[in-house]
Amino acid sequence: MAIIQFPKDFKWGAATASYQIEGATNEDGRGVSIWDTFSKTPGKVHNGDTGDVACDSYHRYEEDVKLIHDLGADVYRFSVAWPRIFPNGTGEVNQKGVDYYHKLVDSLLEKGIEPMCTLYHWDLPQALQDKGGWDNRETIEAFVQYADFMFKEFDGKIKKWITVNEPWCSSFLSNYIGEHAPGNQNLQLATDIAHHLLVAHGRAVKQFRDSNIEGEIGYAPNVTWFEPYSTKQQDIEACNRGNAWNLEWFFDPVFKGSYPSFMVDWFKEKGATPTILDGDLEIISQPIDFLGINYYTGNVGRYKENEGLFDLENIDMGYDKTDIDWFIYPEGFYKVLVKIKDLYGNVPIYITENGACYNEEPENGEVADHKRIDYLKTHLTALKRSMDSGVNVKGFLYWSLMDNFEWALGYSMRFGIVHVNYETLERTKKDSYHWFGETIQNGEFTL
Ligand code: GCO
Repeated sequence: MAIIQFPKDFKWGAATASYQIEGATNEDGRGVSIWDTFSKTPGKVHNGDTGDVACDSYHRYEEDVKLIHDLGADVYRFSVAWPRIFPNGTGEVNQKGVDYYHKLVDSLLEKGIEPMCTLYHWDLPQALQDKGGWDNRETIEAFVQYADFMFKEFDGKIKKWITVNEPWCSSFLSNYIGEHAPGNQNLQLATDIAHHLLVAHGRAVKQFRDSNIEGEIGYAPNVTWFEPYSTKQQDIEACNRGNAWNLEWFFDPVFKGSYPSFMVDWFKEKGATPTILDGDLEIISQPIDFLGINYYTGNVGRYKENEGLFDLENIDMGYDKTDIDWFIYPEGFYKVLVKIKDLYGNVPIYITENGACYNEEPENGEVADHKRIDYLKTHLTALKRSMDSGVNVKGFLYWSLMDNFEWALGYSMRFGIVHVNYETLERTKKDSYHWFGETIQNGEFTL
């Protein structure tokens, strides 16, 4: 038996994103987003699911805030649907959309829960996509206007801001692999979009500083970990590339003001080079106040010629997988955090997402999701180990507060510590909710 103990001032919470939980996509003047379009395109999302109703949190936010409160959370991370604020991406503000977020934020503050707001969690206004989306630098200007509006409107209420969530997903997964909206498959396009997302991030940070907004700002890239199968140089290098696609590619520009040259060379051979304008890297490398880290999975990797973009194959070592088929690899969580510290210094980190997909259903009003508790235990243990090694982690937010629209997988994959019945919209606290609540209360748990 071991007790895993966190510092007294450690912040605990849970996370969600607008398109995944809100529903009410046609209400109160919200504009269309690329996820509305994508989810309504046949064949793109499992079962033809859409976010039209989702968890209906737009109407049930008070119930959801109560769930966060009952959990004992310090922080709630949510995202704002850009098309609720600017239905056409730019131009006229939609007051009803603004009002919704005031109501949400006020009810969090009333209960002593700190709001952490993500500005871009993938629901780009379709009107901007129609003009090229993130490939068009006008979208960066639109994002800065939207961010600036939000900063000023919520100054003093929201004190933790995240510019962009998982830019790897909204660039490469969405525009090279093509699995997410808008569903393109073009490496050059994806590389430019990745760059534009980073410029948008930097521009928003600069706007935040120039306007003297109270609070802290950062971004939330997703990372993974490939552990080399052997000590062969080829295996090590292949894993370095696999890791760097998420890590160095999206961190070096922010922390060092440059792209990692070994990756630039590799991409060049594959026919892609980011289109960088004068001043971009300076903008991107604005100092940030904290780093959000999203980590779910890792694995062992090995060199294999012509396998994927990086000559890297995933080896099945027999590690358990969650229901979404992702290997459970807490060791990777530890290693990637230590690597971040080694590469980029001791920036304060919030784990803005970590969680497990298990699809248990309620029985007699209870959801016995013990595998999720095990996942949490092993990942929190790895996290604590990284803190003991000097990684500056300030808080942990579980993904997700509740089951929700899991993007291309629709409602088939459940990450919540609260179960959502998609017919009745009833919420049921899972066993993991109770376990996590106790851990928050005690600031520790027993292994
Ligand atoms: C994100 C994530 C979430 C997912 C979660 C499980 O980018 O923040 O994609 O939105 O639901 O990562 O896949």
